[in-house]
Amino acid sequence: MAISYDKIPNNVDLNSNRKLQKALEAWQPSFLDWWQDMGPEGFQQDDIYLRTAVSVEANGWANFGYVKMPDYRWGIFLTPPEKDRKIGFGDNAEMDVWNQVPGEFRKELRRIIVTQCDTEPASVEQQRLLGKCAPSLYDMRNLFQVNVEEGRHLWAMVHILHEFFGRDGREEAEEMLFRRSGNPDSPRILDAFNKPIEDWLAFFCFTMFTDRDGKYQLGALAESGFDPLARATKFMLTEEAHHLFVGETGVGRVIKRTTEILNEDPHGDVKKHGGIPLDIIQKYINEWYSASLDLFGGEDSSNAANYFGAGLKGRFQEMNPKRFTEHSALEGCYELDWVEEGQMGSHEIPMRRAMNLVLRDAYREDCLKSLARWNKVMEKAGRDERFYLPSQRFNRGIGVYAKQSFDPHGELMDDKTYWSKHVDWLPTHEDLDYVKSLMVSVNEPGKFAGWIAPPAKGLNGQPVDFEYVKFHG
Ligand code: BYC
Ligand code: FE
Ligand code: FE
Repeated sequence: MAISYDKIPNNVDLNSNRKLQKALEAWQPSFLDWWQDMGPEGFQQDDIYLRTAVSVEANGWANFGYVKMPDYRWGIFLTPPEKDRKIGFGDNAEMDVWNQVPGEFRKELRRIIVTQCDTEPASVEQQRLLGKCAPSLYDMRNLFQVNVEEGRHLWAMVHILHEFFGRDGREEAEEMLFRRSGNPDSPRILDAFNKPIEDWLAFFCFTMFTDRDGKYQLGALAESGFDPLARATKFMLTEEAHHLFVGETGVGRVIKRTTEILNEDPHGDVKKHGGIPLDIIQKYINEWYSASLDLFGGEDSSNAANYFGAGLKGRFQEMNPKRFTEHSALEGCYELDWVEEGQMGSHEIPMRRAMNLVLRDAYREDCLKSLARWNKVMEKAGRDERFYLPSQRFNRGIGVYAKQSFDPHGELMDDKTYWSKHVDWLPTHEDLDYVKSLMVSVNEPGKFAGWIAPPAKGLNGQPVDFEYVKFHG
């Protein structure tokens, strides 16, 4: 597919669709205004060593080079269409995929796409102050890489809204630049995208756990029978891998640094040496993992059943025969324990209604792999402590466990005991203040703040002490 480098880089032949081109070119200045207002504060005139998506080829899809963020070439890229692709699952399985919005599912598709789209600018807003206290140029560059790519994901979804949803789509696209993360009057749609991210450990936990929800939701949408959505999300996943890398290795490097301090100081006073104590790291894991579980929606969901039945949203790797051989999900139930009338008891959720849960289980397994790598860091350092993922019942705001008192092992307890102990499980104000107190900007190539270890290697074959950001301000 030919790439066009007009005002808006694209491989969707924007030139041949004047109306769409004009609509997107009209939206572009609003996007840039939003970026100036709500994108990274400061650093807009500096040269950042960034990768830019320039094609959809598996090798060579990205270009690395110095870019000023406002000049970033946010483009619209869909993976090439698969010839004669059929819907893979649900009631419409085996039918041709849709290249236009099927009228009977318009409302559902719009809702899914709007929800997906809204998270992208939200995350940029949440992270906008972090550049000022980056622990190194390497990390600062990674933050901005994630930010510009979330900006591109916004473009990817706005393109679909504009091309396929007419006036409604254009209005939704305007709304994307109007809602604000954490604003009580016009908040972002999903809760985790309204939480403040005020320190770098929170940023790493967010990219580890919340971007990973993105991986699974995008994976489910990449199976969609609405082909433009499947193709857009598939390409978004290419960029997403780096966001997850930033998160996992970021937390891993914090852990590594803490073990160094612990091993140097026989009294193990991590704070005295400006590190982040292991128990605070665990509390951050608990907080961001549980908040991210909420992003999967309710365990028993008629919305999820409808999306699956219609062929709009599948399971993760739905068409991988090692994962699934049966694609109707009309039989079987998901058994789950929850509280009803004060008692824990077993319940059966018909499989289609349990699709959020099925997706979430795949997500949990993926998270556990990262946990195992973090624990390897502990093991290598000769430490006996281990990190864990809390139970899916702990600290939930959505679904059957919402607002109930479960400890991180998933044991139900009375509210009073829960509230007396929750300072041991979730970051306290004191913890947050302490972590914030460590956030100082380190701007010299190859230097790192004292609470985080350097990465094992630099980016794109560059050394760790490469000048990832060149300041002009
Ligand atoms: N917060 O049937 P239910 C990413 C509402 S991340 C607030 O259980 P459903 C990224 C729900 O709206 C990926 N409200 O839920 C990461 C419904 O409300 P109504 C984002 C919530 O619809 C980092 C009610 O509760 N993509 O890309 O099955 C950086 C019952 O809902 C929440 C997507 O999410 C919540 N967490 O599931 C940048 C994919 N959860 O109708 C980017 C698209 C539920 O009763 N979204 N509710 O008023 C979806 O597929 C679904 O909307 C959800 C929710 C899975 C999110
Ligand atoms: Fe994204
Ligand atoms: Fe991401």
